[in-house]
Amino acid sequence: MLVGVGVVFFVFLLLWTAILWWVATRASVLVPYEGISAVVTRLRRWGTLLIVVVLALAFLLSLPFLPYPSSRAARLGPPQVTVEVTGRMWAWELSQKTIPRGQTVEFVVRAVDVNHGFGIYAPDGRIVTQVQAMPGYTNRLLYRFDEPGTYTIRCLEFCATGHHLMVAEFTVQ
Ligand SMILES: [Cu+2]
Repeated sequence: MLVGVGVVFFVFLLLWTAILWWVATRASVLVPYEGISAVVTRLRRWGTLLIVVVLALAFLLSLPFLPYPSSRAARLGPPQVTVEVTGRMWAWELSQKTIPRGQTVEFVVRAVDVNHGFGIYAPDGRIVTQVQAMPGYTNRLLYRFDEPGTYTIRCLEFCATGHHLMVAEFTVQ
């Protein structure tokens, strides 16, 4: 997906550069700046307004999808399942390894030694959600799994030599 977006962006960039090049090399008549300044001023004014409106709309429409606990709680409702998670060098402990699908799960995430990153990957390899696991602090992560399968937990915070061993799994069914 990301590679696809990158390719589209790159092709668009090449086309845009080619168009600019084509226009610039064919511009034979020099127009004094006074002749176009009114047009440019109008373009700037309406262009700026358009950008502000588009960005404001994008901001408002994306607010419910912000990954903050309050917006997640409003969207997913109170947790129906609670999973205690402990991160330590170099393993994850979960209070349960099977999670019902379609229910709001609260991961109560702690660490006993150093900072770890609690990252959950879907069966197809996408990362679906993550939160820090910190010593002396409890993080709560709400999520609802709609797809059944085996999910993988990986540590997302380099936590010394055994960091790559911090892999665990749970099943959604
Ligand atoms: Cu780690």
